[in-house]
Amino acid sequence: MENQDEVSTGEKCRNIRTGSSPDDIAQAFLDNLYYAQGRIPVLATRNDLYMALAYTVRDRLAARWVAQMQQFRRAELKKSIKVVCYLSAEFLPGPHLGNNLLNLGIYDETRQAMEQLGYNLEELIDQETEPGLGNGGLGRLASCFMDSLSTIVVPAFGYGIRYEFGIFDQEIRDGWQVEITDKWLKLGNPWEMPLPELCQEVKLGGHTEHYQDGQGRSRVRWIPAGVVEGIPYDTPILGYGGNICNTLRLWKAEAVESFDFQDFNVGNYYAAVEEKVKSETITKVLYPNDEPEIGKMLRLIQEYFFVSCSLQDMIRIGKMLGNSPECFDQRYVAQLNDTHPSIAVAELMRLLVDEHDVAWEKAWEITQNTFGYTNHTLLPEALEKWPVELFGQILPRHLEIVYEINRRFLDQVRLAFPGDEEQAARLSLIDESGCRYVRMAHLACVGCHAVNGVAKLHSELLKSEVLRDFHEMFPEKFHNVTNGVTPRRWMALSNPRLAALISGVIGDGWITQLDELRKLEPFADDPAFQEKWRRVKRENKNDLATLILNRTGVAVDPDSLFDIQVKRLHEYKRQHLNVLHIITLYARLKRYPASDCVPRTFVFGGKAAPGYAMAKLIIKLINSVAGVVNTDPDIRGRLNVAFLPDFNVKTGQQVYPAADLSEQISLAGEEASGTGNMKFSMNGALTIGTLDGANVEIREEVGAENFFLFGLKVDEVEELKARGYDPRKYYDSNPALREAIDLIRSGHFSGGNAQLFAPLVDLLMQRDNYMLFADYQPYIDCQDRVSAAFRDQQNWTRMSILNVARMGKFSSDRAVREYCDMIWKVQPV
Ligand code: KOT
Repeated sequence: MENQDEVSTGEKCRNIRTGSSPDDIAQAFLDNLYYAQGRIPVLATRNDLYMALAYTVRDRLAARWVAQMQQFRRAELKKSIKVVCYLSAEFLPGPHLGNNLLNLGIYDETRQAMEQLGYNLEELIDQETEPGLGNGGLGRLASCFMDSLSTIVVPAFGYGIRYEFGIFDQEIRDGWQVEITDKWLKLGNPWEMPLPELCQEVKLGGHTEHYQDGQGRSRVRWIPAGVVEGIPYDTPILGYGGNICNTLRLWKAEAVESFDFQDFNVGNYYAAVEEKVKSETITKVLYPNDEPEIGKMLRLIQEYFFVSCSLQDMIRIGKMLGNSPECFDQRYVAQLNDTHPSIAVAELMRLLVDEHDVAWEKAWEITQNTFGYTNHTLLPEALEKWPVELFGQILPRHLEIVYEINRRFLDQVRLAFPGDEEQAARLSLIDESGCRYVRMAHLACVGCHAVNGVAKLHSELLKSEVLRDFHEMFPEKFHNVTNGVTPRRWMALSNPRLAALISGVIGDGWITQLDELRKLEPFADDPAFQEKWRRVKRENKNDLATLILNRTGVAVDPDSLFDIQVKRLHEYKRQHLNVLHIITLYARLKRYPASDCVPRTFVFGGKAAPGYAMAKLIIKLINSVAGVVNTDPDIRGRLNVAFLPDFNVKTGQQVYPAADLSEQISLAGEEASGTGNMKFSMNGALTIGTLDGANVEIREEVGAENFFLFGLKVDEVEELKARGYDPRKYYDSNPALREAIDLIRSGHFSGGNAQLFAPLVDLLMQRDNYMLFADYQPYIDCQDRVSAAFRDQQNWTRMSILNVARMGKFSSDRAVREYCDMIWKVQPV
C-alpha cells in the first residue's frame, strides 16, 4: 500500500517536479513562479525569480530526501545503522542554490533553461542571502562535514540553532568596521521546512526536589521556573551525485503559549506578550565572537536549548522506531563541535536517569559511548567556563549532575594519583582557584569516549599542554583528525574554469576522490598546460578585480601578484604583520622610486568581534595604509591595497580562485588548524606561512620547495618567552622595522593624527604578545623570495599545479572517513 502511494504520487508529479531536461526545468520554474510566488514574468522581481528557481531545485531534492528518510527507517527497523549527529552551535552552509545544482548534476541544464527564458543563472544565484549562522572556521567546518557525510553516504543529522540574525554584515565607513544586523530571513528562505509538530519542550531555572519513588528508590524531579518550545526547521543537505540527502535540523525558540489568556483577559496585553518575547529571544542572535563570553546568561541558555531539543529529538525518533533509551548508544553517535554543546553530557544523563529511569552507571556508559569531543582552540581565554552560581540558576538539576559526575571522577583520579591533590584540583570539573566555575572542556573530556584536535600539531599541543592532565589520565581517548574542506563548494562550484581544465585532462573523479588530483603531476612541466593554467588564474583575477572595484572603488591590476589574507581579524592571526610588510615595501619605493619591484595587490577581508577594539583598530590601519598607498603617484601601478568588506562564504568563493599568494602567518602554536589555507592551496595559490596548524601538513604534502616558510617554531616561541621576550630589542636593531613602526606612529597614514594607532603601536612595543617583531625580518626576507619566484612565471605555475595536485589529503571526505573509523565506528552505507 505504502509503495503504491509513493509510485502514484510520483507519477502524478512527474516532470514538473522531477524532470531534469532544460525544458522540464523551464516549465517547472514558470509553474513555481506562478503558483508558489504568485507572479508572472513581467511582474517578477529578481527575488521572485530566485525563489521560483529555488523551489524548482528544492522539488528535485524532495524525492531524494523522502527516499532517504524511508531508507533510514527501513535500516533503522533492521537495527542495521548508526546515525551520526553533529552537534554544533554554528553552521555556515553558504548559499544553497548553486551547490544544490552542482550536487544534483543539473547546473548546465538549469543554465540553459534560464537562458531559454531570458534570464541569467549566475545573477539568480547571486540573489541568495547566505545563512550566516556562524563566526568562521568552526561553523564552516561543520558545513563541510555535512556535505561530506552526504557524499560518502553516512546517514547524519546536523543539529544547531536557527538564529534569526546571523553574523552581522560588515560595512566599512571611514576605514572603520560598522556592524549591521544580518536579516537573512527577510526575503524568505526557500530551503527550510518548519516542522511544528515535532516541537520539543525545554525547561529552564527553578529548583529540584528529591523524593523516593514507589519502589523506594531515590529520584529527582526538576521543577522549572519556565518552559520554552523548540521548533525544528529542516534543510536538506544533498551529497554530490545525489547519493543521499541528510538533514540539517535547526531549532527556533518559541513561547509555549502564544498568549497568556488570563493576562490578556484582564487587559494586560503587554504582560501577555512579554513571555513570548522572552522565549523567542533565545534564538534571536548569534554571538559574534570567536571567543566565549563568560557569564552571558543568554549564551548558556542558547547552548542548553539546542542541545536539549536535539537529544530529546533523538530519543523521540528512537522511540518511534521502537528503540528503548537503553539502546541509545547503539543507534547514535554524537560529535560535540567544541564545548558549546558540551552540556549534552549532563543533559543526556538527566534524560536517561530522571526521565527514562535508567540506572546511573548504565546511563554513564551510554553517555560516554555516545559522545566525542572536538577541540578547536589552544587560546586559554577561549576555553569555556560558567560561574557555578549562574549555571545553577539556569540549570539546577544539571549542576547536581555535574557535581555527581565530578565526585565519581575525582575518586578515580585519587586512585590513579594517590595523594596528589594538586592534580585533582587541576582536573576537577569545577575551577575553585577563585570564583567557582564549571569547566566545560573538562566535562567534555570526562563525558566523551574520544577527544580530538583538528591538525597534527594542534592535537599534540592539546596532549602536552591544554589537556595534559586529561591525556595523562586517559591517553587512549586522544586522537587527531586533521580538518578538510569540501572540494565540491571550494573547487568545482567556486572555480569552474579550473575544474574544467583539470577534468579535461584527468577526468572528474577528483570531485569525490580528491587524491586523484595527483594525476596532474605529470602536467606540471607541460608548457601548453601551464599556459592554460595561467589563463584560468588570469581570468579569475580579472573577476576579482571587478569585484574589488565595485565593492571598494579601488582599481587593481590583474597582472599584479594577488597577495591575499582573508580570515577573522585577530591579533594572533597577525594581519598587522602583513601590514608591516606593505609599509616596508612602500618605504622602499619612496626611498628608491626607480627600484624594480614585483607589482602586488594586497587584499584583506574578515570581520572583527564588535567588542574587540584592537582587531577593529587593525581594520582601520589596513584601510588607512590603503588610503595612502593607493593614491601616492610614486607607487601607482606597483602596490595596491584593498579591504573587501563583509567577507563571508559567498565572497570567499570569489576570492580563493583568484589568489596567487595565501597569507597564513599566525604565530606558531596559536592557530588550531585553519581551513582557508586549504581552500587557497586547492585553487592554486602558493602559501607563505609559519609552521602552525595545518600549514605544517600542507607543507609536508606539497613539498617544502613549493611552500614559503618563515618564522619561529613552537618550541622557539616557548624558549623566547621563557628567556623574556623584549620587542624593543628588535625595534632598536632593525632600521626597516623601526621605519615602518615610526611611520604609523607619526600619523603618516592617519592624516597627521599621531594618537590614532598609539594603542596598537604601544602594545607591540611593550608586549607584542604574538611576536610580530621577532618574526618581522624572516617574514620580509621570505616575501622577497616570493617576489623573486613570481618573476619566473613558468616555475611559479609549476609550483601552483603541484600544490593543487597534492591537496588530496585536505578533502573533508577524508576527515569524515577518519571520524567514522576512529571515533564514530560507523561504516559508510
Ligand atoms: C571559538 C570559540 C571557542 C572555541 C573555539 C572557537 C573557534 C575555533 N572558532 N573557530 N575556530 C576555528 O576552527 C577551525 C575549524 O577547526 C580551525 O581551523 C581554526 O584554526 C579555529 O580558529
